[in-house]
Amino acid sequence: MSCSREPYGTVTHRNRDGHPDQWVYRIGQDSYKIAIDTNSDGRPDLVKTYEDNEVVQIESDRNFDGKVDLIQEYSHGVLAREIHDDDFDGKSETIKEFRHGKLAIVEQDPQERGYIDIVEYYDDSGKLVRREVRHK
Ligand SMILES: [Ca+2]
Ligand SMILES: [Ca+2]
Repeated sequence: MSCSREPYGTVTHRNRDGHPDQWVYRIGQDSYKIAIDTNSDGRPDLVKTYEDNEVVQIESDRNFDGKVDLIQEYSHGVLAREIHDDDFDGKSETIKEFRHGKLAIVEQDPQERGYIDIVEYYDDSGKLVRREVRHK
């Protein structure tokens, strides 16, 4: 038996049809990725990256088109940053930064020109305290 022909790594779990729905691949001494096929179309749509057995990044393909549209970065197990492509065109338009796991800053590039137009600052209660518009 060999797992080397699997395109996404070592199969660790199969669904009831016998199709693989979870793959693990090692990327370093103490780091690895787990790719999960959540909608059973045979392609991974959720990839979790672990370092020292702690999740550091989760990449999601929420509309199952094969492209990552949400990246979540974790620091010491706490959500630190999210990069959103909410219109699923392959370009991100929103970056959210978190402080102690709570939303702190939202940076928006609504026209997807590659730089931030709007920055919103939130306090610990989740209230918007300041909004800056940088480009017209
Ligand atoms: Ca899938
Ligand atoms: Ca987009």
